Amino acid sequence: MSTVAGFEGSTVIQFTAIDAQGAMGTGLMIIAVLPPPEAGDFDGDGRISLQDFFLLAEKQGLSDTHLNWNPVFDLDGDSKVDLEDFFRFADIFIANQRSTASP
Ligand SMILES: [Ca+2]
Ligand SMILES: [Ca+2]
Repeated sequence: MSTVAGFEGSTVIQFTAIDAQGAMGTGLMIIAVLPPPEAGDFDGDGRISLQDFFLLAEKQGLSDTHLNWNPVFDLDGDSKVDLEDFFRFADIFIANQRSTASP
């Protein structure tokens, strides 16, 4: 495995396999590298809003042992979505409201 620091965008990797009889198959893998979403902007619309709160509420009680686990909702990084994540979301929400409020 190699690492390309600072890479963003997408790349395509093509695989080709040939068996002993000369039969050939190819496959493509497209890898997209996206910038990390802003903490708390779960729907990716560029705003921290009540919609994000509702998405967080839907994930309440999940941990990294669940199939539908998404670490984006784990705002404190303890591998579960619980009240601590709601408190962190509230801090982010309030700070965002203050920074976007009109003077
Ligand atoms: Ca949002
Ligand atoms: Ca958490």
